[in-house]
Amino acid sequence: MKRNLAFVLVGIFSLAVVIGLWTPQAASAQAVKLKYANFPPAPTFPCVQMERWKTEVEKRTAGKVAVQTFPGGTLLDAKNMLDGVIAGTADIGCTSMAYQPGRFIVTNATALPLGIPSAKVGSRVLWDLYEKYKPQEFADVKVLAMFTTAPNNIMSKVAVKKLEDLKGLDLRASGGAAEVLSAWGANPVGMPMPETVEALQKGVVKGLFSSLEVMKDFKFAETCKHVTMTDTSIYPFTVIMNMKSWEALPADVKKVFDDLRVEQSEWTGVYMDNHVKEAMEWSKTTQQVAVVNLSPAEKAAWNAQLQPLTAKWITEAKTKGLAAEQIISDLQALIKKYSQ
Ligand code: DTR
Repeated sequence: MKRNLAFVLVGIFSLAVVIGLWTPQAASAQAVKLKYANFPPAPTFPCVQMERWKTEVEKRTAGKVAVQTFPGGTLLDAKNMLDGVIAGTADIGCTSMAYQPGRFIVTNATALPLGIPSAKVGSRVLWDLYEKYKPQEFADVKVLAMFTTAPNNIMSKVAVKKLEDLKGLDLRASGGAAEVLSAWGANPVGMPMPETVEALQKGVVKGLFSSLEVMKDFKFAETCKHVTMTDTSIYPFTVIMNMKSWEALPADVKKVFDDLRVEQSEWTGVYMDNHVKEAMEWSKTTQQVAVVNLSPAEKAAWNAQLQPLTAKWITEAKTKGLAAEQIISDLQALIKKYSQ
């Protein structure tokens, strides 16, 4: 009797060991593996949000999903991101929509100078705009997040204090931000962010127009000793997933991804807003960067130059059959709603 009990106990113990030792391996062998491509270097904000998403997904799916991240354009670069994800080169990809202005007309309307005050507000506005219009260009992918940068400001090697200082100045910018620079009389030079490092070093550009966290993350503060505060326009980003990879996911995993969409978008906005503050503290205290705040009269003159941009966007969007005026009034209402 005692011997039988011992056998049973040994049996239970062995089973426990087998379950304990083998189940996790078996589970990880079966884990869905997803490749996530990103274009800029690992320390920059699009990749920080990517790592946060990976951590949350792996935690919330209890190991059912393993995400392999590829920062720095090692799997897909910015301009090939959407097509690369549609083709399945990566399961997931993150890109800046400003690099393909004609392809993302609706979502790029957020880059017009409409007064988005922060990345947190911008990210919520962009997400709601996407949800309402579900633009055709996203028909072949699953959208996992949408977020924006903080408002753009001028980082330059020379001081920019008035509109005349901008005349013909070569500054790196893309999409809507480039249109803003043109309206001010500067000379926007389009290129993806990672190429700006070399362009600045070689003197191809004299500065850039972007959110200010890049002063620290790309070390632009080492060459651009001047910042002019304009707080005008943002850059919109999207995170997309290959449709077949999405459809192959189990229902509970799909729910985790869906539940994360707005949360991840807002998390990124908040991270960006805080990181801009940190980066500017660092730039001022360790890199002796000087900040120009425009006088109200000067700022009014700058804003006046931007007046035609939205009307121009409306005219062009209408030729594409879009409900252009409605999109702009929705954007204005959303900015108001999330700014409160
Ligand atoms: N300059 C914009 C947006 C942007 C802002 N910070 C980063 C960091 C890494 C890549 C891009 C950006 C742009 O090029 O899209």
